[in-house]
Amino acid sequence: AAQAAPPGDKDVIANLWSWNWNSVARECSGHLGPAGYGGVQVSPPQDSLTRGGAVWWDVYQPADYTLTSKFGNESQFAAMVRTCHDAGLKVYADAVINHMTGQGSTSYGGRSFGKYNYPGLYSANDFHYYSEDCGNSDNLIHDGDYGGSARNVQNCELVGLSDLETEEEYVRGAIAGYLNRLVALGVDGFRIDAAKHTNPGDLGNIYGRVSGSPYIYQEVIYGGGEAVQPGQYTGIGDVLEFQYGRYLREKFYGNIADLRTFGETWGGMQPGGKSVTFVANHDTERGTTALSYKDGAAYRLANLFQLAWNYGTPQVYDGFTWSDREAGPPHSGGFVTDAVCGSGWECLHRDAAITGMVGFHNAVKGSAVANWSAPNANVIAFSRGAKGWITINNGTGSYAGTFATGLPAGTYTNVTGGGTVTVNASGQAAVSVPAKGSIAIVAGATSSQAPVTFNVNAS
Ligand code: AAO
Repeated sequence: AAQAAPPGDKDVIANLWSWNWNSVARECSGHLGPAGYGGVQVSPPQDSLTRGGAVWWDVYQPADYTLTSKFGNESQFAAMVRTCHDAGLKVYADAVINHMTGQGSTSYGGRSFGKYNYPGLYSANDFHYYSEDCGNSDNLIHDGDYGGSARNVQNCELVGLSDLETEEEYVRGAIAGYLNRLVALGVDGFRIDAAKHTNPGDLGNIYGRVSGSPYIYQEVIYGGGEAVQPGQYTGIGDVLEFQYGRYLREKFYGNIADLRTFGETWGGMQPGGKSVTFVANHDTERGTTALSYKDGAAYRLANLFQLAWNYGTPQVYDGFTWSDREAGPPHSGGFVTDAVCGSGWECLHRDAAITGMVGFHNAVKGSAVANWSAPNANVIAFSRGAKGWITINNGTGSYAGTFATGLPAGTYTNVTGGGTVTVNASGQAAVSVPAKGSIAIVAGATSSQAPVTFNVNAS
C-alpha cells in the first residue's frame, strides 16, 4: 500500500488525547464536524497494561492487539469511527508498535502477561535482546545514546519497554495485522508512536503490508546532533514537527515579530508538506519546552497563529486538566469516563476563536503569506493572499493601527471574536486589537455576528 497524501481540503486534526470512544463520537458530530475539522486523532486503541486509572501512561504499554482498552471496547471504537465519518472527519489512531509492555501482569481486557511473554501474540524470540541486538549490557537506551548510534536508539529498550524485533518476518506480519484490523474498522491513518525507535526500513516494510492508503505521521522528536533524525523518516510518511512548538513557546514569551520567516529554514524543521504541527501534545504539555493550556492566552494565540500560518498540517490538542504530571484522566474502575468540557477536560477545540480559525484555515488553503506587518515585538499581522487576514496582539495593552489586509473593500466579520472590520478601497483596515487578542477576517465572511467569549482556562 502506498502512503497517502496528507489530508485534503479540510485537514485540521483535533487531537482528543485520552478521550474515551463515546466522547470522541459525541464531539465529532456535535462540534468537530460542524466547525470544519478534517480529522480526529484518538489514543492507542489496543489492550494494554492497566494501572487501574492511577496514571495516563499505561496505554503506551500494549498487552495485546485486541481492542478492549481503557477507552472502551471494540464495538464502541467501531461506532465512534462510523459516527466521525458521518460527521465528515477522518480518524487517526495512535499506533504503539515499537514495543510491548515492560511491566505488570494484567490488562484492561483482562489478559495475563509477563515481560517478553504475551500469550498468543509474542514470545521471547520476538524481541531485541542485550548485546547481540542492542549493544548495551542492560538492554536500555541511555540519554547519551541519542547522540551516539542508531543501533542503540532502535534496538535497545525505551524506558524498559520490550523492544519488538521488527526485522523479523513474524513481527512485521503481526504489527501489520493489527494496523489492518484498524483499517478494516475504518481507521484512516496512524500516529506512529516512538517511530524514532524503529528502523525506518522496518517501518517502511510494515507500512507496505497495510491495505488502502492510510495517512501516516511519525513521532520522531528532533534533537540537535542526534543519530536518528526526522529526515530519515520523511520518505515513508510524514513526521510530527517538534521544533514548531518549541519555537512558538520561545517567540510567544519573546518577540513574535521574529515569526516572519518561520518554517523550513529554521533549525531542525522539516518541509511543511511533510509535517504535522502542534502547539502542545501530551508529552510536551508536561514538559518545559512548549506552551500548554496552563499558559492561558499565549497558548490560545499560538494556536490561532498555527491555524493562520502556511506550514504543515495543524493539530489542535485537548487532553484532561492536570496538576500531577503522571495522574490519569477521570475514570471509573480504571476505564475513562465521558469527557466533560470545563470539568476535568480541556476543550480548546470548541473555543469560538479557534473554530473561527479552523474555517479561516480551510478558506485560505493554497494562498501564500503576504502583507506581513509587525509594528512592535508583540503585534503581527499578515494575509493569506486575498483570502484572509489576521492580526495577533500578544501584548498586555490594546494596539490601534492601520494595516494592509490584501482583501477587497467590504465589511467583514471578525471570525476570532465577533464584531466587524471595514476594509477600504485600498485594502486597508483601521483596527484596535485587544490585549492578548486577535482579529481575523475571511473573504466571503461579511455577515455580522454576535460577539463571543473565550472559554480557555487562563489559570
Ligand atoms: C513508564 C514509566 C517508566 C517505566 C516504563 C516501562 O514512566 O518509568 O520505565 O513505563 O515500565 C509514556 C510515558 C513514559 C512511560 C511510557 C510507558 O512518557 O513515562 O514509561 O509511556 O508507559 C523519547 C522517545 C519518544 C517518547 C518519549 C517519552 O523518543 O518516542 O521518549 N514519546 C512516546 C509517547 C510517550 C510514551 C512513549 C513514547 C512510549 O509520546 O507518551 O511514553 O510508548 C530527547 C530525545 C527524544 C526522547 C526524549 C525523552 O528529547 O530526542 O527522542 O523521547 O529525549 O527521553 C529537548 C531536547 C530533545 C529531548 C526533549 C525532551 O527539547 O532537544 O532532544 O527535550 O526531553
